[in-house]
Amino acid sequence: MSQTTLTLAPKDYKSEVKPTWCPGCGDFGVLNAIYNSLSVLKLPPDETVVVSGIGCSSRLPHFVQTFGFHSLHGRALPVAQGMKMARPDLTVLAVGGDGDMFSIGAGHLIHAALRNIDITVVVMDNETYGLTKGQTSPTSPTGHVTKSTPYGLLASQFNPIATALSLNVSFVARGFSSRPKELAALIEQGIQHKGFSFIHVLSPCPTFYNTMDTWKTTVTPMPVEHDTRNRFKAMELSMETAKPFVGLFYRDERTTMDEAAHKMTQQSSAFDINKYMARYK
Ligand SMILES: Cc1ncc(C[n+]2csc(CCOP(=O)(O)OP(=O)(O)O)c2C)c(N)n1
Ligand code: SF4
Repeated sequence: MSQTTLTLAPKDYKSEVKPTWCPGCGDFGVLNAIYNSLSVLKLPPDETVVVSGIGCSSRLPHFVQTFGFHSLHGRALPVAQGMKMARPDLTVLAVGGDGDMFSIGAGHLIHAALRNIDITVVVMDNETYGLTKGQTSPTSPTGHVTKSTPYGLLASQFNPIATALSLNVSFVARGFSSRPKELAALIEQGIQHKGFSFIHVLSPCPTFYNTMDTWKTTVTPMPVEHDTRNRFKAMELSMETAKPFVGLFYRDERTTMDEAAHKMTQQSSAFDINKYMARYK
């Protein structure tokens, strides 16, 4: 598609590859929200890249008419961070599932959070491993019965928002796939935020663990009085797992590692090695 003929409407971000998700999969809502947020920001497709790991949700880059990188299970974040460091001019999104980001990729999530590189992460959380047919994931509730846990899951349930806040992630939000307009606005803000933006999305898997009806009744809008600079209050709200709040929990503007590293590189290019070595003669 010629870039010059694009109006950058949501449809212009649709690739020729049709989504292969099951009917009713929450990931359709997330995909639409991504099309809309890219369109609102009028991001040039050739200056945008969507990176993923492996999973049903990680197929998403195929359906977006930007650059894309379908990497390895759990490895979207190292790839996305490397891209941003090498090409700071690109808008970089990393997407994936709860298994991808909180299980095999959990170590990368911790260090990406601490680095605060300017990328936006969208996690489609269905509390299960969809692609491999419904095993438990870190966000599955304790007691959850699956083929791999026939007597019920014994582990505690992972709390993505509390974890992100404890790691001092500079932008922490939650959306719901059935509220794509709100979700698009959050993704838009996340992309605009300078730093590591973490967007946790409740995105049900009707095929292997249908949480749609539960989330439709329990999902709660963020209290209007919430001060998004108050990390302690955000942490308290994140503990309300029975009524998951959606909206922006926390935001903090601070230097990003990509900015700091590029500044350091400029300073070091002025460094004269011969002058330094002369001290040892
Ligand atoms: C290194 C490696 N280990 C395990 C797998 C098998 N595997 C593929 S996808 C997946 C989990 C998918 O769950 P999630 O990331 O939550 O995505 P979803 O399919 O639910 O969207 C697993 C365990 C793999 N592909 N590679
Ligand atoms: S198995 Fe679940 S997560 Fe995967 S496409 Fe189907 S509904 Fe979506």
